[in-house]
Amino acid sequence: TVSASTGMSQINTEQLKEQIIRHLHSTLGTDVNKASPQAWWRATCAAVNEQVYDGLRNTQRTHYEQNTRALHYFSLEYLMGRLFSNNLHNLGLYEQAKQALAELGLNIADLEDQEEDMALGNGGLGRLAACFIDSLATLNYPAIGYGIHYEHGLFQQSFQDGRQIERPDSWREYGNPWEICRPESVQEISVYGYVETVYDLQGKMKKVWHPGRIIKGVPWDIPIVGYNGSSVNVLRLWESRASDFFNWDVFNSGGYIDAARENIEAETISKVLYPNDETDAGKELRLIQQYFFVSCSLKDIIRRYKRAHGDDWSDFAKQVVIQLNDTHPAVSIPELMRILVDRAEMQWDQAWNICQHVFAYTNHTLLPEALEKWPVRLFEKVLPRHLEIIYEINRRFLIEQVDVLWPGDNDKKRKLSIIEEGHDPMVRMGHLSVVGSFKVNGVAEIHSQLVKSDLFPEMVALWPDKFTNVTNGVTPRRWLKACNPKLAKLLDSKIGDNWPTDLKQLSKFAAFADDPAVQQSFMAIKQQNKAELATVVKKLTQIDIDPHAIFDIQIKRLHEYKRQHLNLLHILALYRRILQDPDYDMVPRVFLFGAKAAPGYKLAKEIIYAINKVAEKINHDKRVKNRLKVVFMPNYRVTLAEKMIPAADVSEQISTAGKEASGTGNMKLALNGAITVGTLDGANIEIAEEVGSDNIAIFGLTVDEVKALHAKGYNSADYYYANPEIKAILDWLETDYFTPGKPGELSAIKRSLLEGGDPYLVLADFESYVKAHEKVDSWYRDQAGWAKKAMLNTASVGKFTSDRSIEDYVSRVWQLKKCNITAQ
Ligand code: 26V
Repeated sequence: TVSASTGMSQINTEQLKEQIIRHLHSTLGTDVNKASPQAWWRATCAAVNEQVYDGLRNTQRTHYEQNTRALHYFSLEYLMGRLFSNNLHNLGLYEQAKQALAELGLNIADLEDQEEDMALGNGGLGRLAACFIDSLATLNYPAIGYGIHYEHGLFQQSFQDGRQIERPDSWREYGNPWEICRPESVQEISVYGYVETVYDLQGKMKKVWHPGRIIKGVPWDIPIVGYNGSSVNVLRLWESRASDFFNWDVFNSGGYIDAARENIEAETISKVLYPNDETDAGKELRLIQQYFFVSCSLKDIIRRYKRAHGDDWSDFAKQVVIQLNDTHPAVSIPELMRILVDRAEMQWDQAWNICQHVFAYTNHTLLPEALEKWPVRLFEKVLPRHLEIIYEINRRFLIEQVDVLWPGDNDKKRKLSIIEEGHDPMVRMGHLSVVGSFKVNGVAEIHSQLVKSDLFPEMVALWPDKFTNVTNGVTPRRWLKACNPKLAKLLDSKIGDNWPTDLKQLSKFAAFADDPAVQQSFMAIKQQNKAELATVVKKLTQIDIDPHAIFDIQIKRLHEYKRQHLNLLHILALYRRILQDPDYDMVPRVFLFGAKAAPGYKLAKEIIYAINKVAEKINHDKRVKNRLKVVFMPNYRVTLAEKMIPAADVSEQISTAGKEASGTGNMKLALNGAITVGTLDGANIEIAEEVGSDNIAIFGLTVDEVKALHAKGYNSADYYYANPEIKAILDWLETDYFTPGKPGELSAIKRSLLEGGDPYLVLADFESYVKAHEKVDSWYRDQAGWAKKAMLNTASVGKFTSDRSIEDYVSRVWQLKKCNITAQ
């Protein structure tokens, strides 16, 4: 059979077996008798790729023939995870492959474990990009993702005596079966050097940039397979190399060693992903990374545009829309201006008009330390011409916009200027992004409100219609169908199998929430998922956990605003209650954490250490009688998330209100039937609206209450002295109880909460957090009641599919049309 849209042939088990063996022979050069699991995996990937490439060719040809408007997603990060089972599921081949492999004597799960995670991202922002490109392909939108082909993705984490150790991640050390190198599409880009002002024969002034370095960008394409034989789009990642041309000169003039050094420097650009999440590193290499991928991508887009339109730019903004995933790729705004004004010799106004119709910007954070700023001096050194262009953009903006609305108001000019004045002047990338874009969006309702009220209020006064919201979403293909096959099958049997592409269908599952038989099936599945996770936990940490305990899970990057230390204080409170009252009555609980700390983030690393030390003590204390277990899973990543999320009973979403832009883990956990303990922050608010107040445990200060508390003056010591439990716990952390012979080893947390002023209001929210957990405990004692709540969570979160997010972007920002793919 042939799939209606793409012409991807639907092959059967027998054919798949033949293909795998053929690839074992002719692609891997081995045979069935001596093939390693790795070779089997590669052979199977090659067989899968035969299907993928059919769809890819058809998609590319159709897009070319139709010459459609396309989205270009610019992101420094794509947190893809593994692609093997994802591609099989989206091709509709998973069951056939499982069967074919079984007949060959192989277990598909063992093969899946041969694949390294493609971890080219830090956390939420990178994983969101990955979900979005899945949805774009599934919904048949012409789209391409652009990014960097990092040699090393996010570091691998392990613990040594409870402390985080980082090791490099080498995801493609032995090659990667999903990527295709495209040498025919190599680009060259420039950095450094100086700008010369010249006059042509007519006396017209021109700026000429004499670059100091030329660098080659080599594109690697990863096919992105839509669900059920829809489009196969492309993720194009650029790898940096020394330019042959440039080095030849150096080489010839006797500079062999210099040439080798330049090679190394050029290749450094795409070497490693910056592991900071939410703190601007301000490093020269990071700026070069941003410019490198942006310049390669724009040239790629323009090359494709010119193939159809020649030198006529009038349709450019009709054909091209570029979404900036945070400000990280914002240097594309002056880069497009440079190409249009300096290269295409276009008038400034005309060029600016194109820019302002091409770019749209998504804001992902309000944290001041995450808002990107580049020192003007650094900018001038790396991109001298771009700095001049930014000055000109700014000059016109201040005169033509700001001074018109607020004549003579220098305060407004200072606040709105793209250049922050001071002893070390800075380029504000957020300001640049707003000024250069036609739409700006936040990632959840409340966050989009705060972007307007707290971050860019004057920009809203200038352009009220520029600001909008698109609430985040996650792909239900990876985050339910593939990672929780048992629940997926139960849903198929009760509500039909359309939910993966129409997640609102899940609401039909609510009709079964009171049905004891379905409740039991649902809980039995959760139980099996928990037992499977217990096996993983044992293997990774040697810790035994009881699958009948409540699995209470917090998985996300480690950050003070996400408040893993609030979770820790609650654990300590329970432990202390148990020690004070040996019969303390609580449903047994296993607290599971997964989190990486940025390598330079001291307090985050101290929190990891403290959790590990407390875990050690609690897990070995006989008096606890298994009521409490604490596990910090090492090396949290997409693949581990896929095992933890289906096993969660409780989802910890406990950021200080106003700080978590959206969250997306919160959506994945609720989708898999976990009950949220959360603050009214980010998308938690929208989740609460959907699931209803009986099915979520909300606690803590609201955004307005947080603001009011800060305004009146927050004194964390008040809570320390007023609440004996808080005092006892914080004092406990200073003793050597958890670190025998080494008192004070865990005191960093107490210090930050008292002397440090507790900037994220941990102590203010503590009591209400503990109460929320007492409610959860009482809820769990009624198993039918719990099953109902959990099922209603799954049934109620259809809104949070990334398909809906994409449709929101299409109607509010991108204005794209679907393009149905035809087979040749
Ligand atoms: C920021 C920075 C700052 C400069 C240095 C490198 C670097 C790398 C990554 C980031 C990302 C910070 C923004 C971010 O990840 N935000 C998260 O975005 C998610 C998707 O919208 C959202 O769900 C999370 O709430 C938000 O924290």
